[in-house]
Amino acid sequence: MGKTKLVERYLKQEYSPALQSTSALTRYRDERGGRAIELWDTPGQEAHRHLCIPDGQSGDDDPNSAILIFDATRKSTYKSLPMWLQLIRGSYPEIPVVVAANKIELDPAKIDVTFAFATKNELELFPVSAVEGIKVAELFERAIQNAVEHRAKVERGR
Ligand SMILES: Nc1nc2c(ncn2[C@@H]2O[C@H](COP(=O)(O)OP(=O)(O)OP(=O)(O)O)[C@@H](O)[C@H]2O)c(=O)[nH]1
Ligand SMILES: [Mg+2]
Repeated sequence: MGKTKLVERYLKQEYSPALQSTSALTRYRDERGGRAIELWDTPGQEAHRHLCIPDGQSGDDDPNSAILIFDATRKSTYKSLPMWLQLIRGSYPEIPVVVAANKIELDPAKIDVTFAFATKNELELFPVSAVEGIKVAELFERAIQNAVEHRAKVERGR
């Protein structure tokens, strides 16, 4: 799908074709705009899905924002989006979610497609490419901005 490749593109401004499937939740710490951020790269295989989303019991360690990624050239990955959204909402009903259609350079006509899943769930949609670096910064910047706003809301409510 390109979750790991998108994270690498965003954090290191690079794309390497080496293929290695993620088998456990991997956390990347960095800094953006003077702010500490942590990106969680999850395994995408269904068999590992119990490992993908932390259980919502850990308090301060909770995620503040999520990106759902699918492969714009593989319909099956699009069809799984409701399942992944449900999984996120099950643990974190309130966090902002955005959707990314990856590998868009392979099918540029899809840049203008309004995918029904995004519209129906009122989620912002980003056509992206880890290979070409298309809209990757915009995607992560929006997700980080969403996280900042969500976190502020949570802290106000404490
Ligand atoms: N054409 C194209 N291929 C991509 C792009 N991003 C990723 N890929 C391909 O997709 C493969 C899988 O990418 P990963 O980033 O490992 O996918 P993942 O979602 O992390 O997969 P898991 O860790 O198994 O869940 C890569 O080896 C690339 O060949 C992209 O933007 N365009
Ligand atoms: Mg991966």
